Amino acid sequence: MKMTFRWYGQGNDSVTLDQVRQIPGVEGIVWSLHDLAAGEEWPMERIMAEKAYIEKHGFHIDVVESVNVHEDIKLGHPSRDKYIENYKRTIEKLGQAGVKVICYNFMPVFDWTRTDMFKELEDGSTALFFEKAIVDNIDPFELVRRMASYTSELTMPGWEPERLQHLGELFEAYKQVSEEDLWANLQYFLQEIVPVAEASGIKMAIHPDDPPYSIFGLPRIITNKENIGRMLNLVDSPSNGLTMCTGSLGSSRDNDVADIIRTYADRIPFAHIRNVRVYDNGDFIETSHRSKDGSVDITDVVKAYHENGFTGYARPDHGRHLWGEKCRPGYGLYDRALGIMYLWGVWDSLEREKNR
Ligand SMILES: [Mn+2]
Repeated sequence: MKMTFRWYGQGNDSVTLDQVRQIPGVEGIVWSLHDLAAGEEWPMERIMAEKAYIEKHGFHIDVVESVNVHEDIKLGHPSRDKYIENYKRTIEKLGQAGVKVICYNFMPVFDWTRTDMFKELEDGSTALFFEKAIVDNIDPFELVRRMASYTSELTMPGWEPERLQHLGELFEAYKQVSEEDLWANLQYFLQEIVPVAEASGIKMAIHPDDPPYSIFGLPRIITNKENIGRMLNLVDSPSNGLTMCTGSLGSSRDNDVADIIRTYADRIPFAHIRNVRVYDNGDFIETSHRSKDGSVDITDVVKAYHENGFTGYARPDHGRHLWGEKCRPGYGLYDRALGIMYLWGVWDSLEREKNR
């Protein structure tokens, strides 16, 4: 397991790389060019400048999260071919720069969705919260206004104002797109890009939908074990893989995340490992990584990776906001550092057992 830490770039993150260096066992920075719109071809100079800055601080740049997929690709519009060409060129350039894994998602309109970014837990820390009744009962425009109220300083990936300007048009367009259409559009995209990824030494790793079910009537397909199997079979290649996110998949009680890891271990190049507490009414809140604090058995998750000889990349994904920290929602320094130490604690004891 190669430990990494997501970082949003200079001037775009409350955490510095010098701070990340003091978290034990972190080798790589998960990065992106967050100011570029979905569908744009990434300029090589920009890629090389980011690589130089991250490497200067002693980290590798092996994992990019994300290269976003333009809505026209997900919608299957004729203009998708132009955006797919840009995507291929970006894959090639990232391969030349030494990138090994590209994380992306195929969620229509909305990326990850929450109703409260700073919901207080019993111990006084705050965390990302999803209240199902709110999402079931408000219209998507209201949700966007809610999300925007939290994002005065740093825009959140997936919720960029530009991307949400045409919300009404997008919802109209998706009325014509069924789940089967979305599957066909994903297949079209993968058949085009996976050969380029193979030739570039890159593994594509799709992130599951968050939460893993339809919201606002939009189709969603990367939601459970069966559908992940279907996705992997669309193009049967090691370069067509999964970002296994225990928090996203674990926010539905129907998913046994450790079982999903054991089933598809050889197709998981990138692991997001975090816990969520799921309530009977479907609400969920992000918690500490410790197994007993949430509904996901993180100890068993790490065990599933360990017993499969996992050599891929991992990150603690999100954390709570602790000790008055001002940070991007879910992306503070302290709780992610604590999470990493929990993951290493479990991993190292399993190693010790194995080598006894
Ligand atoms: Mn994730």
